[in-house]
Amino acid sequence: MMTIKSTCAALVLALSALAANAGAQTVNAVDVKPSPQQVAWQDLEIGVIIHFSTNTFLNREWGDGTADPKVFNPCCVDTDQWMKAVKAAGVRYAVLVAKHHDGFTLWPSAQTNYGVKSSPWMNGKGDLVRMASDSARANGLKFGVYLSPWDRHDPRYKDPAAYDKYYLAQLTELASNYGNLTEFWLDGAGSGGRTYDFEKIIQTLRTYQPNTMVFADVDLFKYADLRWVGTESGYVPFENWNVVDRAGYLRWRPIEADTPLRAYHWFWHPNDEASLKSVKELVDTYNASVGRGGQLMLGVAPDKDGRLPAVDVARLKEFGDAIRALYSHNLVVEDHAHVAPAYAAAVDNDPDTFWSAPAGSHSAVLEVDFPRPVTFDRTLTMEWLNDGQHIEKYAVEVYTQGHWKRIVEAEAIGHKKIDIFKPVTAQRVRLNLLSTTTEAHIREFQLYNDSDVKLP
Ligand code: FUL
Repeated sequence: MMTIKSTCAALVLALSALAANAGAQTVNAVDVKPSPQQVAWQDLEIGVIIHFSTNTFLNREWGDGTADPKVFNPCCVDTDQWMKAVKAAGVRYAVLVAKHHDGFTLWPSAQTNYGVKSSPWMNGKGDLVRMASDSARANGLKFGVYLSPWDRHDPRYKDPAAYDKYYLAQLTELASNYGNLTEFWLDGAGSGGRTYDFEKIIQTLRTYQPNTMVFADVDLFKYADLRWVGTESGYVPFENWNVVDRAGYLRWRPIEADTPLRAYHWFWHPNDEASLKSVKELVDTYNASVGRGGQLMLGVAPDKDGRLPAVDVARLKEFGDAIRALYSHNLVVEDHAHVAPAYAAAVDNDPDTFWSAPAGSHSAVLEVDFPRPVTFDRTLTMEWLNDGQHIEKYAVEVYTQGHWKRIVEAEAIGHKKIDIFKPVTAQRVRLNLLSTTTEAHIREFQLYNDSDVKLP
C-alpha cells in the first residue's frame, strides 16, 4: 500500500526523470533548421572567388612566401570591370582572397609590411579590399573575404600562439573596416596537422560580423556555417541533404561547390586560354551544383594588368546568357497551366511565395494541367527550407494512356532541384511527394523545354 510519503517520493522521482530527459533531448536530422542567415545565403546561389596576388605575376598557384612585394605592380586595376563581368554571369556575391598562402596582403595591414603597402602599385597606397568591396556593392553584389590560415611568409607562423594573435589582428582589420561580409572563407589547405585557435577566430569574426557565413572544409565542421563539397569540380553528388552529422554534431550545413573558370587554375597564368571552360561545361556545372541544391562558387582571376581577360569576360556573359535562356521560359506560366487554387503559390514563378501541404501530412501531390499537350525536358523544384528539409522521396509523373508514368524518382529536393530527362510530351504533369517527414513546402514547381536551346 502506498503512503502519502511514498507517493510524494515517487512523484519527485518521476519529475526529476522528466527533467533529466528534457535536458537530454534527442535531436533528429528532421528537427534541425537553418539560421535566417543560412536561408538568405542559400538564395544567393552563385558567387565568385577572386584570386590576385604575387602569384599572378610569377606564374604560380601556391606562392612559397618569398616573392618580393615589388613584383606586384599591375598597371590598370579595374575592380569595377571585375564586378560587372561577374554580374553578367548571374553572380550575386564576390569573395576576394585578401591573403593567400603566400602571406601577401591585398590591404594595407598594420600587422605586416608584406603586402600592397610595400609594392610599387599606387606607390604603396593602394587597398584592393577597399576597391573590390566598393565596386561589388556599387554593382549590387554582396562581398566577402578569404584569409588564408596557412601563411608561408610570416615568421610568426612557426609559433602557434604568436601567429594566432597575428591572424586575429588581421581578421579584425578585415571584419571591422569593409562593411558587411556575406561569407568568410576559412581554407584548410596547407594546414594539415596544425591547430589554430578557432574558438577565438570565430568569436572575433562574430564580434564584428554577426551575420557572416563561415565556409570551411569538413575538419572545421564545428566552426563553419557552410560545408565544402569535397572536390574542386563544381559538382554536388546526389543526394544532397542540408543536415549532416560529423562525430555527433548534427547541424544545418548547406554545401558550396567551388571550381575555377579556367580548369585547375585559381590564379591567372600566361598563355592559359585553352583551359577556359566551355559554356557547356559551365552550364553542366550549374545544373550539377545549383541544380542539386548547392551553391556554385566560381573562381575568376584578374591578369597582370589587374583586369579580367576579355575572353573570360565574354565567357562569363555567355554563361549568364545561357542560364537565363535555359531557365526563363517556365511552361507552367507561359502555357497557361491550370492548377487548383490551393497550389497557386507553388506555380506562380515567384520563389518568395510557397505552398504548404496539409499540416502534419507525410505525402502530397501537386498537379498541373495544360490546355494542350506540352513538351518539356526538365523540371525545377524549390523547397521552402526555413522550417527544415522535409521531402525525402518524390517523383515527377506524366499522365499518358490512362495512367501516371514516372519520369523522375529521387530523394532530396532542398533549395533547388533541376531534374533533366529525355523530352516528354504530356498534358497533365504532377509532382508526387511520396514521403515527407511532415508537411512539405514548395516554393516553385516549374517546367522547361530546353533541348533546343543552342549553346555557343
Ligand atoms: C584551395 C587553395 O589551396 C587554392 O589555392 C585556392 O585558393 C582554392 C580556392 O582553395 O584550398
